Amino acid sequence: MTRTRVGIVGAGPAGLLLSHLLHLDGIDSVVVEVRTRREVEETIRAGVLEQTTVDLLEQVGLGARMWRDGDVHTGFALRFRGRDHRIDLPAHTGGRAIMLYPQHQVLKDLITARLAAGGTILFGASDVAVEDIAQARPSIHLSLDGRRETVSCEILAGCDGFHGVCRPAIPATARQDYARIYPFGWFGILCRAPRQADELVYANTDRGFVLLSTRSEAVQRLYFQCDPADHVDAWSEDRIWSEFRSRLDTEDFRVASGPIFQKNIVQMRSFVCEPMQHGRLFLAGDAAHTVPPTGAKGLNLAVADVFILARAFSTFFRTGASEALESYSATALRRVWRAQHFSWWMTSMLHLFPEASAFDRRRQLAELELVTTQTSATAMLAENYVGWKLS
Ligand code: RFL
Ligand code: PHB
Repeated sequence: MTRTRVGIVGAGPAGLLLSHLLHLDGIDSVVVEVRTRREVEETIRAGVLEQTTVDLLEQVGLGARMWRDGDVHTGFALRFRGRDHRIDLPAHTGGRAIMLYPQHQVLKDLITARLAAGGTILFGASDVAVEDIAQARPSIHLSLDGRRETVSCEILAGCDGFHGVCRPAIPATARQDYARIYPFGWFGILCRAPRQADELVYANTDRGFVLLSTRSEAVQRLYFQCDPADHVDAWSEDRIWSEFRSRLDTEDFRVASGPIFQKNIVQMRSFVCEPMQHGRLFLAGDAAHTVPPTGAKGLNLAVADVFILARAFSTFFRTGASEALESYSATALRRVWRAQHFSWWMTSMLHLFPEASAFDRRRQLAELELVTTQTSATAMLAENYVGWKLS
C-alpha cells in the first residue's frame, strides 16, 4: 500500500498538470494511468493552447520546448462561399493570441518534469477502481505487473477522461448529467504535405465542415465533417483527398495532398456532470465535461479546472479551511458552461446539419457574414476563442 496526500486517476493533461502544480506547492501525489507512457505520449489530440494556458505553462516552468517548437497564431480564417475572412485575434482582444503546440508535446513536457522531480506515475495499471470516495481516507485500487496495489490518500482527483471510472463512482442520485450528441463526427488525418494556409481555416462548405490545421512545416492536421458511424477503413487516401478537394477546391485554392499516416473519427459531444465533486472525489477535465472540438476548448478547460483545484487543495492542506474545496464545482462550472455555449455556437455555425432546411443554410451564412463584418461580433468571437483569464 502506498500513502499519499492526493491520489490522481489519469495521466492526461488534467492529471499530470495537477500533480505538477501540487508538487510546486509541496504537496505529494500519485498518478495512476491505464495506458503505457508511450501510448500517452503518442496519442494525437488537441492542437490549440489559449493564451492563458500558455502563460500558466510558462509560469510553472514548462515553457522552454513550447516556446521553441510551438507556433504563435495571431489569427485564423473563417471560410464560407469559398472565401477566407480573417479573424485578427490581438486586434480584438487587447493583444492576445493562441499557440499551436500539440497536446502530446504538452504531455511529454509534463511527464519529464514530474519524473525529474521524483514524482510517481503508475503507467500501465489495470482494474482501476476508487473506493470510500466520501470518507476521510479514500483509495485507488489497481493491478500493476500482476500485483494488486492500493493507493491510500486524503483527496482523490478524477482526471480519467470521459470514459474513466471516477465519474460513475459518484452515485447517480448525487449528480446530474447534461448531454448533447451531434449527428456528425470529425474525420481527422495527419499527412506529410506542405501547409495548406498560413493560419487555421475553419470552413463552412455545401458538403460540410472542414478544418485545416498544422503540426509543422511538413506535417498537416486536417479534419472533415463525417458520419459518426463511419469507419476509417472505408476511406482510402484517394477517397479522403477527393472529399477534401470537392469541399475546398476553387479557382484560388487547391488542397495540397500528401501521404496520410494517421486517420481517426471523433464523435462530437457536449457533456457536463454537475456537481464536479462528491465527498473527497473531485473531477477535472474530460472526466467532468466534454465539448465538440470546434472551439478548441477541451484541453484549455482541463487546465483551468486543475488550476482552481490545485489552489483549493493547497489552501486545505495548509490551513485546514475547506471553503475553496467546497466551492470548486461552482467556480469551475461557470467557465465550463461558457465554453459549452461557445463550442456549441461555433459547431452550429460551421457544420452542415442533416435536418437543415434551405432557410437554415442561408441563416448560417448570414451569421458568418455578421461575425466577419460587424466589429462587435468579430470581437465576441475573438475574445471567446483566445479564452478567458484565470480568476
Ligand atoms: P484525457 O486526455 O482523456 O486523459 C485521461 C487519461 O485518463 C486515463 N484513464 C485512466 N487512468 C486510470 N484508470 C482508469 N480507469 C482510466 N480511464 C482513463 C486515459 O488513458 C487518459 O490518459 O482527459 P483530460 O486530462 O481531462 O484532458 C482533456 C483533453 O485531452 C481534451 O479535452 C482535448 O484533447 C480536447 N481537444 C482540444 N482541446 C483544446 O483545448 N484545444 C484543441 O485544439 C483541441 N482539439 C481535442 C481536439 C480533442 C479531440 N479529440 C480526439 C476528442 C481535437 C480532437 C480531435
Ligand atoms: C488541431 O490542430 O487538432 C485542432 C485545431 C483547432 C481545433 C481543433 C483541433 O478547433
